[in-house]
Amino acid sequence: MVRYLLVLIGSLGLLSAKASIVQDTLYINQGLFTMVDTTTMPSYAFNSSTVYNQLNTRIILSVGDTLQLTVINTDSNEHGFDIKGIGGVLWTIAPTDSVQIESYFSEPGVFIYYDPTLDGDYRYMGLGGMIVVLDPNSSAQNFYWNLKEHQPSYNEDIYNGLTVDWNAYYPSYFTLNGKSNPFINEDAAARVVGNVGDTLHVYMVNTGNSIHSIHYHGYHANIIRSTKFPFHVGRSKDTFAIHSMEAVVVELVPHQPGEYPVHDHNLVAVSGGNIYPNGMFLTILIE
Ligand SMILES: [Cu+2]
Repeated sequence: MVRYLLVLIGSLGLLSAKASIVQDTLYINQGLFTMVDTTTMPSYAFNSSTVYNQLNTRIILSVGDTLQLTVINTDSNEHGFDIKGIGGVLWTIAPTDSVQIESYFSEPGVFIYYDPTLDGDYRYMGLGGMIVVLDPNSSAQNFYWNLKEHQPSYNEDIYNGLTVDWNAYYPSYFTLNGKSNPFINEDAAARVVGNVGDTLHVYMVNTGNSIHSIHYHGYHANIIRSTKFPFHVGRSKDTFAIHSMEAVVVELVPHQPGEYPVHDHNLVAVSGGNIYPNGMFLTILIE
């Protein structure tokens, strides 16, 4: 059975010349997440094919685009789909079933799409990605960070149908786009590379359950979007606390060349399996 929903976001006026219909498909896949020390744990992800990949598909749109999204559940368990901040797109999806969602995006922004099933436990298991709506008139270079932490025993328990105690949560692996240091710098969508004077936009979303406070060394950046604290827009800072299921977008115009660290300011989050610095750590490279 295919269900269909039309959602209009904002006004229909002022269609951009680049406005188009974007068709995409997300497959809910179960697979093994491989951590930085090569240990694995059961996980899920939204992918662009039936092959599990621990990086959730990133959906990049332009203002004025209409997204026609098909979500297919390849798992043997019921899942769901929702986009935080957009009403009316919540669905449950039976095993092997699919849903279709159509949304029009009239303004630039960043959204988290996710599986809300089991009070968010499936989102914790990996089912959370980002939808970015870009301003087609902006010349900024864009970078995309999906922040997440993991406690492997919780993945095992949820996978086996057990309940977990979030008050006793003590994550031991920390990833950005599914990777940990030293591999984050190999992700061209994540690693901030540019020149002095460039306009660089970093889209940071937190699909985990912990707060991640991201510290930029060497530079301050301006908050240009915050889903939880919109009144923070305009502040110039070097550390940005990103709460669970929230997003912060910063604009960085480098004033000096160099290679500088960026990391989660909670130093536990810079470790992976108790090894430092195998966690949420990468570098900015400015020429
Ligand atoms: Cu620091």
